[in-house]
Amino acid sequence: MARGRRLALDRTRVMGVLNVTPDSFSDGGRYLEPDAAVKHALEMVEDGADVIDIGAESSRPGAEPVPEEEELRRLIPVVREVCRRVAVPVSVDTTKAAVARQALDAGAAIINDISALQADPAMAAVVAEAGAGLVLMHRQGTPKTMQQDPRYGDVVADVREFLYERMQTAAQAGSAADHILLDPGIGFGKNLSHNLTLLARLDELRPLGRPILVGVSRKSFIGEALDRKTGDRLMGAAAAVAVAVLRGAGLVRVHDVRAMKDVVRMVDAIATHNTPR
Ligand code: HH2
Repeated sequence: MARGRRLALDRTRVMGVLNVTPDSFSDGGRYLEPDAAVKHALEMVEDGADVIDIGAESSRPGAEPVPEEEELRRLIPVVREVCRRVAVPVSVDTTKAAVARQALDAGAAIINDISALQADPAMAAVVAEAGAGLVLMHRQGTPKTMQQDPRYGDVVADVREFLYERMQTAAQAGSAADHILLDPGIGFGKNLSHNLTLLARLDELRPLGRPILVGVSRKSFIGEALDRKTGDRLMGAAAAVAVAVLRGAGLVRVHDVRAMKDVVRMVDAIATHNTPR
């Protein structure tokens, strides 16, 4: 429960992506108009989204940072209207404390901080004071440079250690443990092998004791593995989502909600079925 909106994680849930940006890697420009954005959010809820994640700053490799004023201008009217129109919790994808504060005032329940509280020293307190949910995501570097030459010892151990340390920081600032979600940050400062390893060994993040969020949707590691362009990665994403669910993901962040909801429900149905012998 965060800010009056409940997200039960007894089975895998689906987070629908809404990018109000001109330049997101797969849907940039499509939902920049507030009316189109709100309509898409309603469609995703209709299709089975359990959370809507709204972002106004692209984090694709090479992306330029967006000034605070511009991020607020794109984001806040859409957050306010989506929160008014849907019953599911709304999460906001931002690394800026001032943006988070206004988004929470506009009705958001969760802050999805892809910097895991590292980009803005004021973020941890803003989230804690509001009693908001918090996604802490691992990344190496920043979007501008992160794909240049990512290196790890053991990628799973390194990500687990980072997430553990960021959880302590969030707790010290006053966030309740049960408000925190953890994300290995697929594609954020990781090469193909790092991404495949994290998915194959996702269950090794379970000892952290918090639900794991995974975002694979349309990402370039699928393109690399299958030699497919951005618009042609649905089946690759379906396979990656299926593996993530089997390896214990609590929440999957996707663009194609209707299709991925079926994948999640089917995998959950098999995984929880009592197999007669
Ligand atoms: N991926 C993207 C953005 N935000 N947040 C979390 N927690 N996990 C993710 O994997 C994640 C994220 C990138 O995808 P998208 O929003 O579609 O693209 P862009 O950053 O270009 O807007």
